Amino acid sequence: MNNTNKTTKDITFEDFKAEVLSDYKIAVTSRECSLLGRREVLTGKAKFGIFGDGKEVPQLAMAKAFKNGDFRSGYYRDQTFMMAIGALNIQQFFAGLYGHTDIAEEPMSAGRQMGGHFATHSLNEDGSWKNLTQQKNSSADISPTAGQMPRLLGLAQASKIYREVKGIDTEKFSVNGDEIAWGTIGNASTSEGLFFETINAAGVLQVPMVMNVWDDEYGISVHAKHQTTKENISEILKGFQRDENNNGYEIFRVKGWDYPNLVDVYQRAAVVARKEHCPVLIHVNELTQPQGHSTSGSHERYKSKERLAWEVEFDCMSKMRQWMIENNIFTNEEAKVIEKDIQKQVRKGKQAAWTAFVKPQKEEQIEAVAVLKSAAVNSSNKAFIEKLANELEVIKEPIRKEILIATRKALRYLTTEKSETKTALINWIASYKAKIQPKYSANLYSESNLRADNINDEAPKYNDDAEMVDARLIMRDNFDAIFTKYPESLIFGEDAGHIGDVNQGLEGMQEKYGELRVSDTGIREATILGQGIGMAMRGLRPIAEIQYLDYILYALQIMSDDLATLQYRTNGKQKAPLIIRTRGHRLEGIWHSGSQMGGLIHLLRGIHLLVPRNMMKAAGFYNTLLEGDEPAVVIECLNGYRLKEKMPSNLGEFKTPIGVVETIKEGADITLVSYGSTLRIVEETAKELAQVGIDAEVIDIQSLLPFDIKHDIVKSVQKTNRLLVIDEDVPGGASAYILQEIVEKQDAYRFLDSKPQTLAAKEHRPAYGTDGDYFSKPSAEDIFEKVYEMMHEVNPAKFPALF
Ligand SMILES: Cc1ncc(C[n+]2csc(CCOP(=O)(O)OP(=O)(O)O)c2C)c(N)n1
Ligand SMILES: [Mg+2]
Repeated sequence: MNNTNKTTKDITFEDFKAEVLSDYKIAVTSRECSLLGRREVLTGKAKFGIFGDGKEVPQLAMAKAFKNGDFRSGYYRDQTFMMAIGALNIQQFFAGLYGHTDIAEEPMSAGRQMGGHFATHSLNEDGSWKNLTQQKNSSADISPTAGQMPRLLGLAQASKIYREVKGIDTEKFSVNGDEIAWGTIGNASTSEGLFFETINAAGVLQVPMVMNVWDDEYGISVHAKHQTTKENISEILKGFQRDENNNGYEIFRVKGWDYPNLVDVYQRAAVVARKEHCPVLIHVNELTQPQGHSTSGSHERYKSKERLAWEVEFDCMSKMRQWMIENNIFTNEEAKVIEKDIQKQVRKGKQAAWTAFVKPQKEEQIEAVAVLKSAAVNSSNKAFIEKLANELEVIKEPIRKEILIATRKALRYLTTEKSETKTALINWIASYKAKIQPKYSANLYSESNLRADNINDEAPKYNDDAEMVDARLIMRDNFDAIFTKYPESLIFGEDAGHIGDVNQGLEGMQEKYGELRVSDTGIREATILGQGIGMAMRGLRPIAEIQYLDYILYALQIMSDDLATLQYRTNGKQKAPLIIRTRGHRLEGIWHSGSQMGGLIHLLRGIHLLVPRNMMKAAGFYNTLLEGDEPAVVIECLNGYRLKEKMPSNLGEFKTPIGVVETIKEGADITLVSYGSTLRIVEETAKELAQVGIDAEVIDIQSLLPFDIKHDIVKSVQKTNRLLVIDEDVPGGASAYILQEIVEKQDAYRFLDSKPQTLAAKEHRPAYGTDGDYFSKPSAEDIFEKVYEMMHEVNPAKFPALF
């Protein structure tokens, strides 16, 4: 444990004084924002507040050690840090509190996240990268405690890759891998598995990560004695301390109110991490929470009188102030002048934020009232519409919901009337919605020209003497082409390195491309995902391998909460074009046959979900994704690696289009829709159906998210008038989604002559025994009989009942 008082900088007292004063001003500004922010919530102008009071001083120290190119992955207490690096000003702080939807006013999330969730902008307007080495970066926060940890690991690992892998264009992302990834986490949140998983992985990987624990002894109302063994996180992590024989961590413990010591510790920590790529833990204890956890409750309910008195005495701000007076940096009177002035600035900034927040809605209100009033003039329901207009007009600070309620309700009084003013009202509502809805819904997926569905497809080419090979060889040789073509690409996962993955799809790749680009990881799916997210956020093209689809559940939380929301929660200002490679579908047993597609489809909106039926298609998806800028999951068929496929000649080049279905077999009687391993069974069954005179059309979905963007399936239904969706997920899982897409979104109901149906697996997971698959998932006989039954219903004479 390192903890000394020596400052390393050699500066004059005047310089020193100016720097400390500047720090103090930032801290006071931050504290005033917290105090006033809480009042804004209590008076109803903002909905919820969670602030950084009590944690200001260590954040000043962290900001001093934080350099251009560095990244933060932190949580809601870090407003002081954000102010200190120049990424948050007073007005923006309040814009965040009010949820201002204009990214220029509220740069953290354009009102999509609660205040206290911070981010900087990594992307230009067109979605291309800014030069991240010339700015201080903060990856976008998320609310699940410790959810920032897995990504932190990847942000740190990127520096290692940039420093040690040759041939990557580092210009916008790294200067010699000197960047540190700084994590912040509350003491109580270190109880989460994600924290421990990250700590261990960073120790193994030896990456420049500085983990900061802000310890105020509580997690909302729950004391450390319920959170942490020995109530002391750095104490129990002592075994991670490096020594002469072993790599590990450098661990510091420092009091959160001790400004000079904090500054010193942070400078030293940064040197260790930056130069040696050794991870560091800084346990900052004796912190407080002057206003309690958030605006939802008061801490008097759960802290003792003694604790509350201690928190007043050890408030880091008053301790810093006291130290400054003792060291002749200012007098008490001078301090008061500074504080008063800042109070004024904060009030002014808050007012400006509120005015800016209200202004557009005021203008929209005036417009809406005008269209309403003119629609009223000639209407037989004039009085009712005028009432709506008047009620809207008197709202002092209207919100958009109120504007739309009034205008949309007015239309109900005009259903039987025709007038230019009614048309004007209809048009106004439409254009208002078109203008406003994107403020709430845009950028779930990439909107750049590199979005995945914008990448042209390219067919595989085959030499005349192309061989039929074990399909895993297509995967391997295509990865070989990818690693050559994209020096910034890398793959990692359990058994992905030395043996070249459990199915040999990476055979020999580690030998050829080195242990940094083709690597084994520990068994820790969440942080494998985090490595991918963090590295993708820094311009690399990681492929994170989850060994089996069944185990993706360990990573699902981070995929859903972090990766899937990233573009959305930053309104398109950050991206992580991570490719997640996994393998699944029917093989054998409860945990090696998984196809929990319904769950994935619903939890992963924001990530593409691709289900190739063979290895050529899968390889083609990787080739497409690497040209794009979006995250995706590719699920290879577990039982497909040893099947024979023809080896294409344009490896690394052929591309499977995203969001486009493929008709495998044309037919006139019924449309059979499926994907993945089950599709092979459907194809076989279609041959059997042909023998009894049923001409089935078979369509491979290939891409569940996005789904059939050209609406090709409905064209098939238009021809066959019958639809059966065959899926190996549970009933009502992915099949329900597919049916909704086809019947409702594509309007296929208009062409149906039979009830649209689904054929899914049993509700339980697949049994292992030899017949487990047959009795758990749709079989060829199940499909045959289902289709036959549908055809029997249409033409019993031609298709007499089977049973
Ligand atoms: C996964 C998850 N569980 C619960 C919560 C609700 N929650 C928000 S903050 C918090 C306490 C966090 O305490 P700590 O990590 O010590 O940070 P502090 O607020 O004390 O700085 C809890 C339980 C959450 N946001 N995420
Ligand atoms: Mg705490």
